Amino acid sequence: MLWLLLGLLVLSLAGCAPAEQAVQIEVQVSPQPPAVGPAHLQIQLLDSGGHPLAAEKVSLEAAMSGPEMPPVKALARPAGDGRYEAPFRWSMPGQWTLTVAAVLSGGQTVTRQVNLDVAPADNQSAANRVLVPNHGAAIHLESPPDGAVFAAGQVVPVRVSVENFTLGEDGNHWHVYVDGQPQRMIMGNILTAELPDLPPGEHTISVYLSNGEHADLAEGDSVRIEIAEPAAGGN
Ligand SMILES: [Cu+2]
Repeated sequence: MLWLLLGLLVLSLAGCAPAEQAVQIEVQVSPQPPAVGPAHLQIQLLDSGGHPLAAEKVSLEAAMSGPEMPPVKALARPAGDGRYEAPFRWSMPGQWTLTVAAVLSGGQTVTRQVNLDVAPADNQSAANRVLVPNHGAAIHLESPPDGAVFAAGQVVPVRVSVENFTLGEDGNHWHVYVDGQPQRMIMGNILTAELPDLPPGEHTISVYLSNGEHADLAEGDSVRIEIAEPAAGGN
């Protein structure tokens, strides 16, 4: 079980307004223990009775203590039953504070803070990672098309289809590599990812199915794309 339940915290806002809902925010961080590289956060909201609770919006902010580094912000995607999914990436080893903020339908915001010790990268480049046989499972890159050219700064949308593999079941998920380096891991039943920060030049984007232990299935799919140089003369 690589998913660590980081615990429950019943939160009520300071001041104890009488009608405040006691909302629980569960945060699951994967993989465990956290290491520099792709990660995935799953957030579960529960009401005071322990029932799934939907929010208007669930956002995340991850900050490192110490270094002068701007916090990383992300919006979690709703996945039904009060669950929210957020592909994530730990950029540096060290102490991180993750703050989850859920805006409820009444406009009330509840937050949960989790402290994490992120280890250095465990060297999972595409060249030296653990591979397991596909056994008939397959992943196809539907987007971007091979040979696509993107403008500098443009977000590269990644979309896959899968065969004989149920995403979200038994920890099944998929990984995105750029030029052989791990970039994203996408958990839950989600078929899309975004690569917002690729530098100009040619890149190989590869996708692999992954089991609950984050071992890639040997056969994936890949395309070559190009990010154009920024237009000269602009300012
Ligand atoms: Cu993984």
